[in-house]
This record gives sequence, C-alpha cells and structure tokens, in this order.
Amino acid sequence: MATDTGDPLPRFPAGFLWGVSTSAHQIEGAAELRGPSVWDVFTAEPGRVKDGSTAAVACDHYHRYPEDVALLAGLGVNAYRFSVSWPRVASPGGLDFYDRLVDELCAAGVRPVPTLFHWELPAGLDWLERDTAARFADHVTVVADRLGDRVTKWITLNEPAEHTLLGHALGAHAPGRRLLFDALPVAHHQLLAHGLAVRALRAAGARDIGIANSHGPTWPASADPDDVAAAGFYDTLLNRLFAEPVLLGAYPDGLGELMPGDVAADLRVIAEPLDWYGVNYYAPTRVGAPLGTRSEFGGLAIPAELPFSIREIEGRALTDFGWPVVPEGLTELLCGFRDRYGDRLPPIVITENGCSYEGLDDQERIAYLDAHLRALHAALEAGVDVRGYFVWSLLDNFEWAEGYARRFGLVHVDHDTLERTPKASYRWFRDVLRAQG
Ligand code: IFM
Repeated sequence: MATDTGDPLPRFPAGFLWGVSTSAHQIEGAAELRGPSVWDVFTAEPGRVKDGSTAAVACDHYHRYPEDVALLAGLGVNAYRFSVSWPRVASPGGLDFYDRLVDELCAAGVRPVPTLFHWELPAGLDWLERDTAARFADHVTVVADRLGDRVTKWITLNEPAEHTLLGHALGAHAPGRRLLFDALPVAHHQLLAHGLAVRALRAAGARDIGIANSHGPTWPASADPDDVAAAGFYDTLLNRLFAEPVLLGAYPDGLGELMPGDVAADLRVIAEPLDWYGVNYYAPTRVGAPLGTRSEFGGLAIPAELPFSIREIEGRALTDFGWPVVPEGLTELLCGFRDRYGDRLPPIVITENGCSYEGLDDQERIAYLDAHLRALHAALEAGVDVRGYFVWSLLDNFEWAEGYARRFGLVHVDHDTLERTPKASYRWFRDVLRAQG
C-alpha cells in the first residue's frame, strides 16, 4: 500500500477545480417523491443486492441537503458533482429539489456540476430502444431551462461503459440483463443520447459541457500473443468504445458495423465537440486470454464465454472492494490518452477517484488519495491538460449491487440513524485544499 509521505502535495494550477462527487440514487432517498427507476425494480428482486438493501432512504440527502452542503463548505471544495434523477425530474414538482440544492450550493460558494444521467433510467424506458436517446434530450432541456441561470458546468452521462457492461451484458446491475455482446446497442443509444444532450444543452444556452467516462489502463497478463490480443480487445471495450465515438466520431475496430441505425449520421451527433472530457479512474485491469472457466474481478463474475479473462494484479494492496491500489495507473492512463488522441482530446477533469474502506480513522483512504493526487500531478508535469479532480465520494452511500457494504465517503454515514461524521480523510482533504489556496 502506498502511504501518505507526509510531504506537502505539489501545487496544482490556479483555477483548478477541487470537488467531490455523488449521485442521486445513491444518496437522495425519498423514493416516494419520484417515479420508479430501473434500479427500484432491480433492487426489489430477491438476490440482486448483496445485503438485500434498497436506496429508498439511502442517505436521506433529499431532506438533509442543507447539512450536506454545509459539509461541502466546511471541506472547502469549489465544486460539487451530483446527479439529477431523471425519474424525479419527470415527477410533478420533482425539479424543485434541484432548484433548492443549486441555490444552497451557490449561497455556500460551491459550484454546482450536475450529471444528467447516472444510471437511474425511469422504469419503462429501455436503452435497447433508440427513442430513449430522444427522451433523454427532452429531460436535459427541461433541466437546463430551469437550472441554467445558475449552473455553468454540465455532465451528460456517467460511465455508459459500466451501465452497458454491468447492467446489460453481465446482469450484475439494473436492469439485470445478461445479453453479452447483444448489449452493444445500449452503448450506441447512450452515446447518441450524449450527443443529443450536448446539442440540447447548447440550444438552451449552456456552455462548459463534458461527459464522465470510466477508464483505466489494460495490462496484458503476459507477452504471449493471445494475452496481448485479449487485453487489446478489453481495452477496446472499456476505453476506446466509449472515448472514440465522442472524440474522433468513429467506432474502433469495426464495432460500428454491429451498431443499429444510421451509424454514420449518429456519429456526427455523438461527436459534438466537448469543452472538457471527464475521466473516472479507479484501477488498471490485467487481462489474459480466456481460461475456459469464469474469472472474477472485485466480486464480479466474468463469464467463461467472453474472449478474455480478468487476472489478479499481484503485489498490490487491495481496497475493501478488492480493487488493486495502483496510483501510477492514473499517470499512465492520462499520458496514454494524450498520446492516443492528441489535439482531439479536450482538457481533462478527473470526475471520480476514490476507494472503499471501513472506519473513521481512514488512513488507507488518505494514503490512496495522496498517492493519486501525486500521480495526477505527474501527468500535469508530463504536459497533460488536467483542469480538476473530484473525490468519489462525499458520503458513504448505496453502492449499487453491493448495497451499503462499501464505504467510499469522506464522511461516515450511520445507515440506521443517518448521522454524518467526518472521517480523518475529510480533515486531510480540507487541509490539502487550504494549502492549495
Ligand atoms: O459508486 C460508483 C459510482 O456510482 C460510479 N463510479 C464508480 C463508483 C464506485 O463503484
């Protein structure tokens, strides 16, 4: 495990965005005050969530948001990334909550950075249907018209890769489909939704628009050509499939031929220029040729029939989730993106980075964040244009299929009483931000 060296962190550029991230379904609760989402349907099915929990109450942020904004102000972040729940916006009066939240953030001097889709699709909609992309653009217009007088930075989608792979290919997340490669239209329709959302935002007068994509280096298990080929394929699925339509207006490796509709026309929409590109980074993945049996990553079963297998990254500390701690993977990823995409890559913002650990005296989290900030600074020094960094997450929250078992917060939440208690990492990050000025 990397440890906090105790040395002050290097200075980041003036104007750098310092924030924390959350998402609506994971913290808001008040499920009775919005329509159901695919996640409500999924969590109601026995066995879907490891601890059998739901997000009906979550952190009750819906009612406790003033306390949470006060925590943000005390932390000293200049930005807060949250998500706007589509099924809440679609419910009568639902947008009023975000109106209040944005007002509270502005009054506290914290810049609101909403994500317009973070996986909680309204129940009844389906990303296999092309029309869902158009419906999303309508949702975006409604939100931008209401909040656009105070919101000056926007995110279209969160991690369409995970929503496709976990939710539609492997069945581990909502809506629980196990379509394997037949899930590819879900990727295309989300990407189309992203492009339509960029257009809808700009039509509503919004500027400063990005996407939050999850990325990580893919390391071949060995120099064996079969391992190298499998790792290349995985890299295409996780990284290139979601970056290249957006940045280059093209699908990698002939994948466009497998997508539905008029793909060439759709790619012109998907490639609407972005003001910045959001990267969620957690860890690299070590990938080898198929083993003929299922493999596992952080508790996720990878079926034997896929053309790759996930291998252990040896010699690394693991978070409570079982994810390896590899800070230099962030430098490698960012430098690799710069080399791969050159001037097609807009400025980068790290829209998520964090780890799950138990405990209030969370020295492992401090060490993790410290090491990742140094790795991020190394990328800056290597010439990568990075404009911001958001920790995942402000609060311990509902970690999807893991329920409440994984704690990613700088602030501990007692899930019985909902009491918030800042952890050692909250005080550490506050001091980092003070030192950065
Ligand atoms: O909690 C999630 C978040 O919703 C999306 N990115 C990864 C986080 C940790 O798993």
